[in-house]
Amino acid sequence: MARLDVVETFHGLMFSGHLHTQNSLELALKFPFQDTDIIIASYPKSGTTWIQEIVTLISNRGDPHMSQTVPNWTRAPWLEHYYFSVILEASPTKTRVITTHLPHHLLGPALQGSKAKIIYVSRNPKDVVVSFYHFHKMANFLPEPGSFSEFLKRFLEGTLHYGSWFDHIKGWTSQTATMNNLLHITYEEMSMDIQGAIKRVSSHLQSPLLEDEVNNCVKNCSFSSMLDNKMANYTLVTEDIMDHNKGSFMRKGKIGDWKNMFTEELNQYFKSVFDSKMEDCILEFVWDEQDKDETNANESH
Ligand code: PPS
Repeated sequence: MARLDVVETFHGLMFSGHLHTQNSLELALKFPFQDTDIIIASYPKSGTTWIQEIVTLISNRGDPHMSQTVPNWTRAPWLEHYYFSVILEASPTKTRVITTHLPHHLLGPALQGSKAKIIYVSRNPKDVVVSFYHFHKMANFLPEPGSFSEFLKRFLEGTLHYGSWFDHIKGWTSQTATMNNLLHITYEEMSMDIQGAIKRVSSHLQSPLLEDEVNNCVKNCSFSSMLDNKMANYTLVTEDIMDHNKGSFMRKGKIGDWKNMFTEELNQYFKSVFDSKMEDCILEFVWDEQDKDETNANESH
């Protein structure tokens, strides 16, 4: 199934026809989750692949054999992709690990009453949009991104594939107060304290690890290890689907790369939209590695 130029519109959001069909999206919303499932939810480019690696490593007590021999889309398949059920059946993991980019307002009903362990990973939206922009250049199943300022406008309007980042993060994180099976972790937290992040995830998954096992997880989920791991770096995907000459999936892996793309004018534009859309949200963001202590969402950018 190539369908590289096909776009599926579903509940007002756009999805690539290369990976999704109306049927696969419909099935995702009705999926019968089991209480033993682990669900990774994220807006694209927020650290999904990193968390997939961490979950695989924790489940294998730090042993990298599975993460280095099974592609991430087989050990943690995407719920909404058309090949999901086939892959899930073939997945070698002991516990089902399911990934999704769907917003909570679409997936919430299927999760109602479920005790599945959910991990929501988020990232500061300036780095998300920059990473997504570069990914659009190499992914032939996504539209041409145009100029960065046009792309940023569409991101802030919520008209890119997968919809609004604002709806996504607010929808999922607003559930943390009532759903104790939902862990919210951030890309920045993983970047600044990977050991602590792994311990938080392993405790959420009720898979406590020995110190040595944590250290093995740390080693095997580092940017450099994942850059070299063809089961995580997407180099197994053929050139017609992802043009590896135009970029690398494991691109920079840094906090604050947005500074290389945002002009002062774009930064002001971003700030005005961000401040109004996030007015009702108490989340704090880290925008730069040096800004660790200055994390107030409304003051630090
Ligand atoms: S996707 O397509 O939605 O699954 O993408 P996603 O995995 O969410 O995000 C890709 C970005 O995550 C970075 N990444 C990492 N950063 C640091 N350390 C590790 N181990 C790591 N693994 C993935 C990846 O480089 C993308 O970010 P950018 O900023 O583009 O480099």
